[in-house]
Amino acid sequence: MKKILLTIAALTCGLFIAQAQPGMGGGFGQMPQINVTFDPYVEAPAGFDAERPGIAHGTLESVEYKSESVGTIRKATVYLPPKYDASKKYPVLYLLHGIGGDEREWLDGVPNIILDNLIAEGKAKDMIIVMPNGRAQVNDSKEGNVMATFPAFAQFDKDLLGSLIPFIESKYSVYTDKMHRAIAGLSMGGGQSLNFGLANMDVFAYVGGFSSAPNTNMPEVLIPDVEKTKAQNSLLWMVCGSEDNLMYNSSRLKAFCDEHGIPCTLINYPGEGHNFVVWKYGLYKFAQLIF
Ligand code: FER
Repeated sequence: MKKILLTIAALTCGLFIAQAQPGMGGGFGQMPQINVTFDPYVEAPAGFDAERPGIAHGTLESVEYKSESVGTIRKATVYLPPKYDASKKYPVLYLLHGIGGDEREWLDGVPNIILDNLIAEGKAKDMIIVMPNGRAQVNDSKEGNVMATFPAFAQFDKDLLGSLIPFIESKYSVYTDKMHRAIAGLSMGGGQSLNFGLANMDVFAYVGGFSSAPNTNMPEVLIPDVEKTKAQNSLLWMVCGSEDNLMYNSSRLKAFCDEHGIPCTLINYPGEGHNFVVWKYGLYKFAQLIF
């Protein structure tokens, strides 16, 4: 069922690009090729995403918060690291889903297992991961014509900054400065992370885009002030599958950053398209670079 939905979404996506961006070379398979130098792809070790017996495990929980901007009670999924202890403080990664997903989509990428393993090996800091619903509208369900919910993804910054972050900071024992907040996401969530993360560098020091979608702003919009971004962003990190026709969203930003001397990573995941192989890898790498 999921496969069918994704196929429908992918076909619709192709049409959307062709219509929305005439001049850009048509639909899937003919997107503009942007020449960039990718950062080296280093394979994740076997078992990075497999549950390991004998290590401490974190927990997953579902939470609800009142959204001022949407006017409803909204849901998020929260990962608490192993032995979460309210007498300590934790950094927070906000992890966003794609056009066909909701607050549970990332569970397909086993973020709890990936983080449990990284934390057990001392490769990532203890952290809380918040997986919200990024479709900021009254009916935020992933059922029906998800492509029609595209505009609601652009409204999510108000809910995130105005309601979700304050809620998380009141409910959990977390740091509340930018050096302890990261934002990353897959596809539409990658676009949101780049758009919101770079527009709010006082809130998020670390920004990740995995297979970022056509909602990704143009580089000049993402980075209107090169010197400010250099000074205020601590990590701008991207990955995209080599077979993913959405690569141009990432490569045009990488090209802009290289041209202006802004530190930026873009890994070209070999042989993969728009899927959780790439997104799990993205989380595995990104989680080791933050905090
Ligand atoms: C599009 C191509 C891809 C698009 C959205 C996507 C609305 C998003 C895909 C995803 O989130 O998985 O043209 O336009």
